[in-house]
Amino acid sequence: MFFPGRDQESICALATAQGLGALAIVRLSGPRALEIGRKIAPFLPIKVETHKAYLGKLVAKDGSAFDEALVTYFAHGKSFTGEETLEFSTHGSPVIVQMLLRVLIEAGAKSAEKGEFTFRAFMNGKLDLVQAESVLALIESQSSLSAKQALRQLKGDLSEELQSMESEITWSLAHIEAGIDFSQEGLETVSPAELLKRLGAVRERLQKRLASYRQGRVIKEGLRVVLMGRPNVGKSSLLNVLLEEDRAIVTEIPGTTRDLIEAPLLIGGIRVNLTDTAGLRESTDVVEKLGIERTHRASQDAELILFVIEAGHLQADEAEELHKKDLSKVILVVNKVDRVSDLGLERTQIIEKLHQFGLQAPEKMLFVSAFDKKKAFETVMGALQDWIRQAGLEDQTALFQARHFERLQLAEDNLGRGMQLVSEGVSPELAAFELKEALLCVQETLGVHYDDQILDRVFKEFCLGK
Ligand SMILES: Nc1nc2c(ncn2[C@@H]2O[C@H](COP(=O)(O)OP(=O)(O)OP(=O)(O)O)[C@@H](O)[C@H]2O)c(=O)[nH]1
Ligand SMILES: [Mg+2]
Repeated sequence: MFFPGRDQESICALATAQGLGALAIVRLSGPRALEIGRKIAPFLPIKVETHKAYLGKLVAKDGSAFDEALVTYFAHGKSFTGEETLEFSTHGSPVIVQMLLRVLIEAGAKSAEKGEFTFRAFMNGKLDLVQAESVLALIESQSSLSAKQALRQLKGDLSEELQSMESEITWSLAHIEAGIDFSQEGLETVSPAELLKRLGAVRERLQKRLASYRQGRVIKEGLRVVLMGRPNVGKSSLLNVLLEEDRAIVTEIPGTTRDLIEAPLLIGGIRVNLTDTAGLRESTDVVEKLGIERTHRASQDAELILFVIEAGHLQADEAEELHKKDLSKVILVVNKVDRVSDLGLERTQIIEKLHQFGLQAPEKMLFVSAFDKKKAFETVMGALQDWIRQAGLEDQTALFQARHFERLQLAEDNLGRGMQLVSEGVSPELAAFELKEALLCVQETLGVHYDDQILDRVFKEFCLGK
């Protein structure tokens, strides 16, 4: 069992970040929280009220005061963990925090393990597993949108939907089993058509959630955008423009960039992982060849490619490269337009040339000069923002955790097989078996059924104090 034999202990840890701060919060939770807390905060009244903060001096074992703090009391059942809890808001010096933790431990508390507060919340039914995971996601979120998603999940958005799926599958299962076992009474038999209708609706909802995983992953981990193209077209120059700093080396020598250069950006609440790559060309240089292999791999993984060409120089090998790409994920960036006098003509020529090479022009074409930094920045950023908006990432309640995706994918498979068996009408036992498996997967996602392995995977990623 996880945290074996510790549920009778009261645990304490720093809940805010390590280091200097204006304030620090130390949390104490467990059946003896108030009893232990009183030894350090003797000013707490005999009758404490839940959610009320009390101000006074914290004292060490010898009675000497070491800080003045605000102590908030949360009654059993009314706290994050579900246990009696005290929160000490002290002055934010690591020395005071260490002192407080030491005296709490001397008074009978135990030092909390990583994730133990959230684990207790889960064990006390305050959170299901999906919500516990969202606590972690919320702490780790690297953009406002991923924080919003995690918060939705914490509030129970996904949990509610899974619970409703759980009850729908249970309902169907009960009716199939009643049909198998005639001795069960009180349940009206339902037609296979009715069963299929209800199961089909659950399956559709599951499929919708599963389809949102790609977007969920993007929200959580960031949108992967790759700058690629021939050497010397200005990829690194554009990277620097977008980052507003001289991150990558730029020279007039083709083949300057040899490895991937990755840099994070925030655009419209979304984390964007921008990658500059080695220019594509036939090369005999070992290092450059390895770099180009990496370019190809990065472009395969990317959600979006900024394919950079040089104004007036579209070449056959570039068209060939574009040919291999899914053009819906390509924005064609025509750089060095400071060298052309007629942009309209340039556009027509590029489109014509692409046609000659048997290609449609990508829907999006941008004309920039990395030398005009402000305009280039606005043009490319604007296009990225449009792309993000069109992908509808902002209003998605997406599945973003791999564990949920795996489990629900299995549930969907089982449900599909179960429905097939119901429609064949040959073996209700087998149909029931498949539905039971589907039900189990949904319940495992929620943590209604769990084993140590699942808990271990979820809680070991937590930081101390959560
Ligand atoms: N005239 C003009 N020159 C540019 C522009 N952008 C980049 N350059 C120049 O083009 C050369 C190559 O620029 P880089 O940004 O290093 O090109 P790259 O695509 O990263 O090249 P590799 O790393 O070799 O693949 C440099 O001399 C830049 O100063 C532009 O908009 N106009
Ligand atoms: Mg470069």
